[in-house]
Amino acid sequence: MSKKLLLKHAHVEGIRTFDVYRKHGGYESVEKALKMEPDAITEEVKTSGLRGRGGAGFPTGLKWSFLAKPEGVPRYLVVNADESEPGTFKDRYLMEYIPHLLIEGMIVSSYALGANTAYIYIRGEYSWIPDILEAAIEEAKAAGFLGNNIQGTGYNLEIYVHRGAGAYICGEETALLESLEGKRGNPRLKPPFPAVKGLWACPTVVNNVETIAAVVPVINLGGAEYAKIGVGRSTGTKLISACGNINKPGVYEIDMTITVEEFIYSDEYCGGIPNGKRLKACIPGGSSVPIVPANLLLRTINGEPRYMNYESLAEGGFATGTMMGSGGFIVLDEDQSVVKHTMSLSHFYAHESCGQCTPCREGTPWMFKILKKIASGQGTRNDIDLLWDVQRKIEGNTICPLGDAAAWPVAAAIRHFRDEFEWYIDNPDALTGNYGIGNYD
Ligand code: L3W
Ligand code: SF4
Repeated sequence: MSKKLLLKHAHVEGIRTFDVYRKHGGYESVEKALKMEPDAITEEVKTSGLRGRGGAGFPTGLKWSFLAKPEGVPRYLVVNADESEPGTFKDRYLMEYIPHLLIEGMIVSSYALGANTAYIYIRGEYSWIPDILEAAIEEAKAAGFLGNNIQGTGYNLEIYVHRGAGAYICGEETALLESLEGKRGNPRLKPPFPAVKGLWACPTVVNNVETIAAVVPVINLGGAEYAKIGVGRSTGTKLISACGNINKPGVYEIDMTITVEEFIYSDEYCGGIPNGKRLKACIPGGSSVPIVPANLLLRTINGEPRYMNYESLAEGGFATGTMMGSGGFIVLDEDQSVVKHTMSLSHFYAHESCGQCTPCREGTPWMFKILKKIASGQGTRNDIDLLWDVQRKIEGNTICPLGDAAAWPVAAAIRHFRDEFEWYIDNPDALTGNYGIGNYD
């Protein structure tokens, strides 16, 4: 049984309210943190080994230590709740069921960073969640944990919830900051990183919802104890949103020591694949990470079991491995078409490209066009090579990671499932019924 640090009380009746949350140990990390020097909190976060839970896995304490601190210039904490990665819905769960955990983590983090204003940027489609968060903020304020002179310490903090308008690109941290400033969400060139020049050109830390929530157990347990949970550089627990062909879709908290096989087949987690079907492939970290076939998902190329953590999932690089990403675990059974699945993802990325960089603006719809041609039985063998060529020219040549995110799934699909692409090309007459490609414009 995995240790639960974030979701331990998620199903306690009334846990959304301040009183019940407080009865279960809520806001104790704030009381502890306010007695510490801000830099000592950053040190605890560094010691904990906590890594960003939004997809990149960047060490959180290190990011905080990069925060510029010029005299007289405000600093900001911005929580990235623009959870739009296909297959990823763990932050929604956390905010919906246990909103005070995020607010508590934000107070501790803001105090550590010396921020007096913090924002939650939430995707517009999560239309019912801002009310839940705002109610939690009001309750925390009434109890003296937010606003002026928090718990009599002289520390002030206001938290604002900002609703996005439904663009995936606004989850990229600099596009998010542009959008928060009231502009079109176009990613900025980095450097400068937000830690130096972020919101309104002021030093800003942007962290994912789950990352900030995890600061609570880091402070409660102490960084060293937190670091003992998990394995290697994958410390603490990780929320995984599991979906696709599994018996028990949902959000699970794992301690990153379990194998992928256990995660898929054990009743504690996904509960296996429905109707006795075989596992075909999986995208374990949200739509942007490479798809892997069943054999390479369950075992590394060396025959070792594959574990649900950053290092093990990435072992072998993109040739035989994949990435932990944001933990959006999408399972495909033997009946699923990787070609159609990849086409559908390409449609998504082409639609969500902001259009600033030529390789992404032109390349993403081009990849979709080729994939649609192949999926509808009109492709040629040359189209597979062309598709490979187009994705190669996008990767690494764009301002933000959306270009890479669009290229990697296509590359991995061709790398591991070339025979399926060829089948679509060689068997156009078989493409009826389930093999129809649906409506895409
Ligand atoms: C200061 C430096 N800060 C790096 C900071 C940087 C950022 C963080 C990670 O993309 C990935 C993407 C998606 N001084 C710094 C520094 N930083 N060097 O560290 O940076 P980076 O560039 O590695 O990644 P990113 O731009 O944050 C995130 C992938 O995640 N992804 C997408 C997930 C989407 C969701 C969602 O919808 N919620 O999670 C999934 O795999 O493709 O590669 O803060 O500023 N020298
Ligand atoms: Fe916009 Fe795509 Fe360039 Fe990112 S890679 S800045 S989404 S055009």
